[in-house]
Amino acid sequence: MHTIDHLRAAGLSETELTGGTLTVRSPIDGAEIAKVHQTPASDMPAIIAKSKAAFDAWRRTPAPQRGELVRLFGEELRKAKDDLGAIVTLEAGKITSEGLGEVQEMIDICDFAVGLSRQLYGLTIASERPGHRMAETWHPIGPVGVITAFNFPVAPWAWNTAIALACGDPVIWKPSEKTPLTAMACVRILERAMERFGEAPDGLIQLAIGGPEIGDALATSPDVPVVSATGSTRMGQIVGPKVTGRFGKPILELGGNNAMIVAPSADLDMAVRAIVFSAVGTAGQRCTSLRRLIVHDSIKDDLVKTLATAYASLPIGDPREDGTLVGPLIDAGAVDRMQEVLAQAKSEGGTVHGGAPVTEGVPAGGAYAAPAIVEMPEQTDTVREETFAPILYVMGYEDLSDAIAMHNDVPQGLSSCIFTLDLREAETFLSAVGSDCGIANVNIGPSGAEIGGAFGGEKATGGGRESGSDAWKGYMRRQTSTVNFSTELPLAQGVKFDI
Ligand code: UN1
Repeated sequence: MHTIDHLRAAGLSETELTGGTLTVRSPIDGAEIAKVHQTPASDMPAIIAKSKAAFDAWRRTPAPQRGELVRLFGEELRKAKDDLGAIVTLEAGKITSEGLGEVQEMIDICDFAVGLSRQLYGLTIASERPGHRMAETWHPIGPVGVITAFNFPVAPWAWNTAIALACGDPVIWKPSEKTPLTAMACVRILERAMERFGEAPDGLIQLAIGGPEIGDALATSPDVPVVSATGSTRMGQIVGPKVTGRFGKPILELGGNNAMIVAPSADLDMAVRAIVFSAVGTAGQRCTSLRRLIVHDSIKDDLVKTLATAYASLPIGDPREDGTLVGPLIDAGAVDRMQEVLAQAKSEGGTVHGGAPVTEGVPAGGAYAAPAIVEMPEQTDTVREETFAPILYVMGYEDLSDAIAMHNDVPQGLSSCIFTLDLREAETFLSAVGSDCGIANVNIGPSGAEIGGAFGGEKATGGGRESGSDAWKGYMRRQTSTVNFSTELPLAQGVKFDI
């Protein structure tokens, strides 16, 4: 099928794909795919007001019925999986399997949210007063602003949206300006579910395509109680304080600088496979991508040699073709930035293997680069920064405690892992004195998390949690209530106040 067929199958019309002011290009070959309409920032007050009105209706809909809409959304996504996956590939440059995997992640979170819609459990709490009952109840909170990044153009939106809808909240979505078509297709798919559902209020899901001014409108509006933003630490530093400054709740999922410690007892065959997938998969453009390898001195040289051999035979090219493992970076600027950072690492004593731009055997006009391995004498400033490209820094260690110290000595705290068969080492890594990240794995790479866990991390990663576990609580307001069913009016803490 051709590009245009996938866009049509997803329900996008000719008028939507032409005549706008935002040019959409594919990283595969740099070709223009569409010119889409942008949302003027002046429309944002009306969009937010519409969302507020939708909230008034949606919060009255019982949660299991809200879950029914999410169930239908999951069904529609199953039908649309191939087309939407192809649009992810086209717009973000992911290989076919990863594009489809991202859509599967949407389907999975829908299933999770359907179950959640019959739970949303609160607590009963023992009251110190006779004839009193205390409880904690979770209520819908209001419009949720969702800001997403180009590298995962659909799954993080779905984590937020499936959960927000089950929790009783409408959503206003600002996708990356680099991936508006996937966003338009997603909304179309959800609209099909809404049509089948029949009673979804107008404005339950709204899309606002545009630049920082759209994000700013969401971040500053007191009518958007929750703003969930996925992207760079720099973006989070702008959005986060604006939301907290008006006492809104930000859910921030920002940069990562994810590492793997490889211990002497590691199963190296497995480690190599995990390293290659997590460092070069998605062309190193996941927030969970492996960026630092901290290897025991006794095995470091051998491991680098094995990795360099594996890297040399990686199929780089058109992500739509069977067998390709490394597709393009998002644009030529990303390739340039990768070259600058590699030069910087070299000037800090790094030895670079690979990393050059690739123009042979790949579609002309695309942004391709060979993944790089960089042996570093120590963890320098360049290593401590997140570069959104397939660069893997390798450092050595002697004692596990030094490896953990180096592991944690970066600003970010998203994902992490250790490869070891030694129980003491594995448990130490997962303990209070181990990895300081939101995600810590043993004998698994740092990327490719399942939706069932809470997703996010500490420090410059922003502290937010999305997706599974109890992340839903971020999309609701908590109410503590005490009911007195006695004939007395005792005060808490034994206070006397007789009138
Ligand atoms: C991201 O890169 O923003 O764990 C999300 C993973 C995916 C999600 C990545 N499930 O790599």
